[in-house]
Formats: sequence, structure tokens, C-alpha cells
Amino acid sequence: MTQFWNLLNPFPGQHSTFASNVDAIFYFIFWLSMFFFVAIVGFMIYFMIKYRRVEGQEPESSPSHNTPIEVAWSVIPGFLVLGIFWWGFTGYVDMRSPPAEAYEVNVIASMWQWQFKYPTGAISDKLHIPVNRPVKLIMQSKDVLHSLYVPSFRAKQDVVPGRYSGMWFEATDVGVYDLFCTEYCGQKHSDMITKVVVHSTSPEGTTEEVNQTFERWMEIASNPLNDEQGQPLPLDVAGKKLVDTFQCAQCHSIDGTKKVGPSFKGNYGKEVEIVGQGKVLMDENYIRESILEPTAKIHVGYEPKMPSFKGQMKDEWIDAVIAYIKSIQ
Ligand code: HEC
Ligand SMILES: [Cu+2]
Repeated sequence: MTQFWNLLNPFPGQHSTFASNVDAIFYFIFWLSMFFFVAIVGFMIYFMIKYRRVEGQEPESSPSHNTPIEVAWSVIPGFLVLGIFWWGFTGYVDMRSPPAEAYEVNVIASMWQWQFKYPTGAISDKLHIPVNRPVKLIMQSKDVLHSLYVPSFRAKQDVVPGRYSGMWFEATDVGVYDLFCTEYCGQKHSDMITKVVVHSTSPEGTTEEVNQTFERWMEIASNPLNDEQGQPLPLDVAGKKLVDTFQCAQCHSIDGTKKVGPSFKGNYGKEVEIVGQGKVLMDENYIRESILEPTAKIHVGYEPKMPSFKGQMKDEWIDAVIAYIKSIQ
């Protein structure tokens, strides 16, 4: 029996302020359509049988039209459709109007990952937000069309290259929920999945699953040199974390294979060929310069496709990345 009811309610739990209204209008339209479907098909079958041709009995002539019935079947559906429109339209306007006090997070979509940037400068690959507070996402795409979708919030919005798109929602429950890309964006589209972590804002509200308050998480995330409990990490481990957060692996492998950029493995401490500058030793200074001013020295065989991380990578973070690159030689 529960399986039957699950079929009738296949949606994930409702965990945002939008969810109940979205589901209500969905089910209203669904059951309204069901009602008319059953009624129309039912009458059709009934009339087919009632007015079937019987041997030896000539068909009676029937009226060509009936004004009261025709008015009823125009006006009643007319009002129903207007009602549905009004319900959907007000819901849509609400979803398109973020409250002024919303907490803002920048979202960068790229093939095939999500990156979230917070007002404190923290960066993460999962979306971390406070519970019971409106959150506004300011989204941009580095390449193609993506779309951000959190089923438990009933919230979804396209991320269009070349412009900002926005959305907002307010999570109502502490927990971890799925976040999908829901616009086909290439070969690994189906890997473009991450999580939304909804944090409590007070220590009493934390759960086993989400055991940090939002403030605490932010404090730790703003310092990638620390681990999840706020303890300092070994420098190379912190470097690995930074390389993950800044998504260097999109262009750099760690196993010696060539991608868009040279591998992090196998070049450190060796001389590399630089376009127009001959051989240069790849040491700490070379790595630092490559991160801050990637076009200063172009590795032969590669295109100058690396963005500068100046202003994003703090000095002590660069130290950690250097330690990491050395550790994998
Ligand atoms: C969009 C692709 C891309 C991303 C993302 C990227 N790089 Fe690069 N990187 C390149 C390319 C291409 C080169 C080679 C051309 C050049 O020297 O600028 C390069 C060169 C380098 C070099 C010099 C290596 C050598 O052997 O010459 C270092 C060090 C480096 N990148 C570090 C990083 C770090 C650290 C990050 C992340 C914070 C990063 N890169 C992110 C594309 C990228
Ligand atoms: Cu995508």
C-alpha cells in the first residue's frame, strides 16, 4: 500500500519555502486532468454503448447543437484555466523576486563542475547555505548552457554564458540535498552533480549529518590551510585542497599526462622550454609566476590558455600549492 502512495507522490521531500506551493499546483493540475480524462472517456464509452446501432432500429435524428451545454463547456474550463494561470503566475513572480536581505552566493558553472564563491572570499564545490534565510545565487557559465536544479527546493534556473542569471530560495530544513545540472552540456553532463549543505545558524540546530553551524563552516572554509575541524593541515595536503577548489585539474594532470596544460608531475626541478626565452628552471619562483602571471612564460607546446589567479590566490596559498606540486614528483 505504501508503494502505491509512493507512486502517487514521487517527489523528494519538501525543503524550501517554495516546495509546498509548487507541489500543490502540480497536483491540482494533475488531478484536474485526471478527473476530466476519466469523465470524458467514461461518457464516450457509455454513449458508444447506449447509442450503438441495433438491428431493425433506425437511428433517431439528433439536435445539431445545445446552447447551455456549449456555454458551460466553454466558461467552466475558461475559469479553471484562468485560475491555474493566476496561481502559476503569482508563484513565478515570487520565485523571480529575491528579497533584498538575501544572502548572496556567486555560482560559476563550467564543463563539468560547479563552483561557489561566498562574500567572505571562501570558495567551495558544494553549495553551503544557512537555514531559514533567503539565499540568492548570482550565476554565470564559463562555457556552455548549464542549469542549476535542486529538486528538494523545487528550484531551477538556466545558467547562460555571457550574462548573469539569478535565482533564490529559502531552505527550511538543515540537511544535505542533491544539486544537479539539468541542461545537457556535453559528454560528462551526468557528472555535473554536487550537494547543497544547509547549515543551522545556532549550535542547537546542528545535526549528525551537518554538524557545523554556517558561521563555523564559513570560518573554516575561508581558511583552506585548515582541516574541517579548523586544525592546520600539512602544507602539501592544503595545496591539494586548493588545487581541487580552484579546479586546476581541468587543465593539469597529476600523472604526467598532457592535458590543456603541462602535467604537475615530472617538470619540477627540471628545465622547461619557454617560447622565445630558451630553457628555464621550474622552481618555486617559476610556479608562483605561472599562477599569478601565466602569460609571462609560455611552455613550448602549449597555448596561453591559463587564467591568472592574481587576487584569488593568497601568497600563503601559493606556498601550499608549490608544496603539493613538489610532493607528487
Ligand atoms: C584553463 C586551463 C588552465 C587552468 C584552469 C589552470 N592552468 Fe595552469 N597552465 C595552463 C596552460 C595551458 C599552461 C601552459 C602555458 C603557460 O605556460 O601559460 C599552464 C601552465 C602552468 C604552470 C607552469 C607549468 C609548466 O610546466 O610550465 C603552472 C605551475 C600552472 N599552470 C599552475 C596552475 C595552477 C596551480 C592552477 C590552479 C590554481 C592552474 N594552473 C590552472 C592551463 C591552465
Ligand atoms: Cu552542465
